[in-house]
Amino acid sequence: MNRQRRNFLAGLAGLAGAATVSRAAAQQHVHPLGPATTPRVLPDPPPTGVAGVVPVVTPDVPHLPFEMDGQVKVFRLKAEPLTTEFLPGRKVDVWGFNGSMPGPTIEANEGDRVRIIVENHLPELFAPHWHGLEIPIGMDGVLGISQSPIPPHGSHTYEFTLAQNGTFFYHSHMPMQEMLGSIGFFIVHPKKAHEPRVDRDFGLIFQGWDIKPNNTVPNTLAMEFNWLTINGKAGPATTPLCVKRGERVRIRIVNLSMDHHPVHLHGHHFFLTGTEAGRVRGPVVVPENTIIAGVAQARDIEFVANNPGDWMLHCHLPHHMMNQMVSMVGPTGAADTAMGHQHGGAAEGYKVKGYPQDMWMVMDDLVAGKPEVHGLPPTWTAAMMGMMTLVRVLEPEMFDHIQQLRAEAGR
Ligand SMILES: [Cu+2]
Repeated sequence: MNRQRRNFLAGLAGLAGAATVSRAAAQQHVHPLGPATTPRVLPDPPPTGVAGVVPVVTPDVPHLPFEMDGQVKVFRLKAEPLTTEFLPGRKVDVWGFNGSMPGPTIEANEGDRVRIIVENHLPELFAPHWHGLEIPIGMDGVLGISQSPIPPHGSHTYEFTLAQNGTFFYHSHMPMQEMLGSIGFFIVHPKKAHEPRVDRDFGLIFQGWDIKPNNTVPNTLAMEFNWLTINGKAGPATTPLCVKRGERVRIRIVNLSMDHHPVHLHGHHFFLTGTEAGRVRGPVVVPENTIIAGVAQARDIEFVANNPGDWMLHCHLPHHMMNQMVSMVGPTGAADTAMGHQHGGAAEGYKVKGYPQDMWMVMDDLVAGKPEVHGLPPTWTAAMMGMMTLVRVLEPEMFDHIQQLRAEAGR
């Protein structure tokens, strides 16, 4: 079977309702999207330089390095088209920065003077907006108002002092460029650690995409979305967040998509401690288990990871827990449209109106070898798609073992 044909079938195989296999069928379809590739191993981010403040880990997204020019931190950001994979083998053409989509994470400290040299390697006009930062109008990155557009092959230098702290982000101010992936974190740490201090700090960017079968370019005008990603990966390719039992954890959730996302964490309650406008003031009294991250919002949540286990963190919109949905194929189709897949139920299931609805597709092999998935039970991938990841609350021995595996893998 040629590659193109296989990809076409793969696309259908990955669709929501029909993404279901019995054990026998699983053996035929263990690589529905392509062979597993060597997992990408990112180094730990550098220390923040602030006592008691840990760096933010943005799984699957690298950090943007900087150089010092006197007292100024100088970052170089390159807006460019690139090809990424939402799942191993599922290639997508997006617009990101410095080889990454979302763009690399900018991390700095309150009070820093930063200079960001932005090069435009896109084939059209561009400018980056620094979302949430209260900076001079000339730095705001709005084309036609605060600056002239950066032409293709052009560059523009932004320089400002960070007077706030919190979870901010940069993104194109052109809506369709945003829908091609033009976003990245801009984290600003406080001068003094917020209390109670956290032991782990993570950042997750939620995005939605419309990509038709056999296409690699997202439809930026869509109102319906069939690929849903966290930090540029769809479940089960999202890298789990590993923490040690008893640690206090912060997760920064940013939504740059066309939908709001009710983000749900299993096994723990959490508190809202910050937004893209900064730290929540005063005592925080509202416990949450699901929090809405509205479009263009950041939501910082914190909790004590006191319940051991591998816990789901996911958007709770049903369509956002699926991969490669295609209308009019799958659950609404006839039994013989299932492309040879057999569902988990017995044959008499077809006598039941609405059957099939389950979404069982084992993809363990697709993402095997990543240190962060070490020790997960077989079939852990089978019901994990779209905007889903794991918070692994690990015993110290297992946590240390995974850290060692990461070190061996070159982090
Ligand atoms: Cu969602």
